[in-house]
Amino acid sequence: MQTTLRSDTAEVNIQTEGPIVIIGEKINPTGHKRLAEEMKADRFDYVSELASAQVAAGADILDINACIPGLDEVALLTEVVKVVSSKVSVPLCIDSSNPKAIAAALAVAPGKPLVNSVSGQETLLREMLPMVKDSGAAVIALTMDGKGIPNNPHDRLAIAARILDYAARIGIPANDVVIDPLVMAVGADQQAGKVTLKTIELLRQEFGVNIIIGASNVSFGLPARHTVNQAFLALAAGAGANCVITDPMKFTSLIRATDLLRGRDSHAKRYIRHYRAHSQSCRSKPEVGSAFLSLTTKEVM
Ligand code: THG
Repeated sequence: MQTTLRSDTAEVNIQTEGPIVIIGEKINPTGHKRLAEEMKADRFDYVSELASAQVAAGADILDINACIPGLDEVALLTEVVKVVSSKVSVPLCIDSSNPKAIAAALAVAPGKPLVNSVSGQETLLREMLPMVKDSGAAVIALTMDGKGIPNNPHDRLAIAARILDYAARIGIPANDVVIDPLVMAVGADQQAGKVTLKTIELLRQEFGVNIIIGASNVSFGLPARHTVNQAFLALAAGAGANCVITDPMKFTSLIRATDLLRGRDSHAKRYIRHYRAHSQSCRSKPEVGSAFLSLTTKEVM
């Protein structure tokens, strides 16, 4: 299964057997005071900075969220999409729960973006999916509906089935629907990680679809969140998740290591390229294995 996304100049393929695709999450004013202030004042230099930094850190796609209570999301999201697409060349993921904002952003987004997101709620599907179809975009489907997020994998699977079915009926193929099995906090419910991992396995087995997870919800409320997030990400990849919405500054090296360990990085090329581009300390302080590393890099570059 392959989901193809495009900007004006670049193409990204999310493939079930391919390496993990990284969606940079940082252009999101929720809980990010400085970004919210700048967006409110119609200043977009910081947005541009976050766009470039995430791409440099390994983001394949950028999530764009411009929801600030009291502000006109339709106008703001449209503006941020324009700013980001003129700054970087990666495809975009348009993140809003407001169908009007999504419609406006789709009208200005280049190429083939990813819409984030629809749920199984009937009214939302009826409003959003035709828009996705008409604009030729792809869409993230959350495994929740009007009744909330089921706490067992089979009910989440049933919602995914309903959304895939609805999409197919209006002409959106399964490869343009990326399923989000939803990650909840293990601090609040210690079975939450297991439920998501099982949902990922079932989605992969039953539908063979591409699967996206948000890496950071799982650790909410716990100390040393990064450790929990990293462990979860590796487990989710093992279960079959192949797209992650996360902070690429913090997670790209873990993701490259995960791909390598799963046999999805021939000649360790992507792992080593990332290491060389981002690991200053390792260049000045060679470790055991550096001989092997330089040998391998010479071979592959
Ligand atoms: N699935 C899908 N979409 C999603 C999520 C998901 N969109 C939103 C969210 N989850 C992913 N995006 C973020 C964005 C920012 C943060 C977490 C998830 C975040 N921000 C810092 C904080 O709150 O502490 C503040 C920003 C900063 O200073 O870096 O953690 O699961 N489909």
